[in-house]
Amino acid sequence: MLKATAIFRAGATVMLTALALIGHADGADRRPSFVVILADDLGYGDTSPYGGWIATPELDRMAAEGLRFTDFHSSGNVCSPTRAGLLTGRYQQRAGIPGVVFADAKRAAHYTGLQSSEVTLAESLKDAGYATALFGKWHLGYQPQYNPVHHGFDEFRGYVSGNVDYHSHRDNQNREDWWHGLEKSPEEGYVTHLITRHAEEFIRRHRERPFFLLDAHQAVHDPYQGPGETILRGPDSVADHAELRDVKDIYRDMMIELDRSIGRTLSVLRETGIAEDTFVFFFSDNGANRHGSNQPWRGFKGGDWEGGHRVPFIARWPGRIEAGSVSDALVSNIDLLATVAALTGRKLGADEGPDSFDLLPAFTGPGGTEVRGSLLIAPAQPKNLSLRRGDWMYIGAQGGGGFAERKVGDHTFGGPAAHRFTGHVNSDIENGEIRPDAPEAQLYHLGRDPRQLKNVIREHAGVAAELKQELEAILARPTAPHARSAGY
Ligand SMILES: [Ca+2]
Repeated sequence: MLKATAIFRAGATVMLTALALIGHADGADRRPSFVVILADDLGYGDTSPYGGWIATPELDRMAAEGLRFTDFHSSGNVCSPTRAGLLTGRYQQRAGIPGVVFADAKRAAHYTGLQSSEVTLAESLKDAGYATALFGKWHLGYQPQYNPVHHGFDEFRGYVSGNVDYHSHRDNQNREDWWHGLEKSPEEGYVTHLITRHAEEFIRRHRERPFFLLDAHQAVHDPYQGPGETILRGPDSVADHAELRDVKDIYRDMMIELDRSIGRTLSVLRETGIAEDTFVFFFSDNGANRHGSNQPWRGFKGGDWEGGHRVPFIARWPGRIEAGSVSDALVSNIDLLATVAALTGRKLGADEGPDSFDLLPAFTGPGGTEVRGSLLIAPAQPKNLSLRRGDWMYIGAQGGGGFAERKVGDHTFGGPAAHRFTGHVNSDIENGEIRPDAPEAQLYHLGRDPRQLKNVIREHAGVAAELKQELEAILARPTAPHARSAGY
């Protein structure tokens, strides 16, 4: 399996190189620029290109002009791991970020971060002469040595924690958290608007040269605040508007602002005449919590059931990617590193992006084109590490492996208890509890059972054993000396 995948990867590189050369006959440096627009906690069923409950005309347009994936997965089911996977092209366990970097300084994981020995997507592009910027959320380390400017970003404006008040920019420990590089640099404005404004300025300034822009949006992560709503953290906080308005309505407003932001960014690319030279990716860093929708999938953010990690992913490159196309290839955020390397004609080093596969076959091939044979997915609970291979999904333990708060109103509401409220059905769960006779692990065939109604591990013990073995082999592969096994 591994051999076949490696051969496929080599073949894809040849195709990509051919694609990258198109239109460069005049010798000008018109290597493509890259814009990655990252949403936070946005679910599969939240946006209209995916049949979701919120009308998002700009994303509809982006999907109509590009390629929409139906089987894209965030490599982590919470914020920090996915971002580590995106930037390193490595499973986050190898990159030392298996779990969330917490804001609370009393927790050990507050002091972790992305080590300088990691080669990031931003560093490799910066080395190749690209201008680089991150606007918005970092969440890969609070300490100054982990700052984005030490990881290849020429410019950073935004916050280092997992979330801030959309207006006062204070983290959930009530600390001011808005930076310009290594300095705290307060700015007034709604987070989504600030990110959009800085992105626009950056694009206009760099229209004459290739650039890499990471717009790491906060929407639709909590705190739930629309642009006209009250401050919730800090000295200017007032009564919690969330008590006065339905959170679903606020959530929708936040998504609408994000959609407008995406539209604005794409407009700026058109206005500056570089839309045809710019590859734009849009995706979410994990599934939604109970306020959003992961339909038609089961489960929430943090967990291993599909809703925790199968999220929207749209790619747009006018003239290069067929407009209005759809792919059902299994792909992940960790694949961007190899894709970008191939598009810029850069050969990956032996230990660089070992888990990353370039996506060109899916961009240019027919809908059923395979990019990767398997994918490791990291839930909040390490024991629930999972492996997808083809249609099979193996989960190494019982339950969802994510949030398990039983109170409906809690941010971390989820797990078996949530089934009583969502109406989901699963053969291991009865009355919101794991059945006493449930198997110790889980196996689903997503082709036959996309909603994961029935755990078939007992019927297909051989398949489960193979997937478990492959998962263990992935984890046992050599890791860099700096990699840590504990980050929680
Ligand atoms: Ca997130």
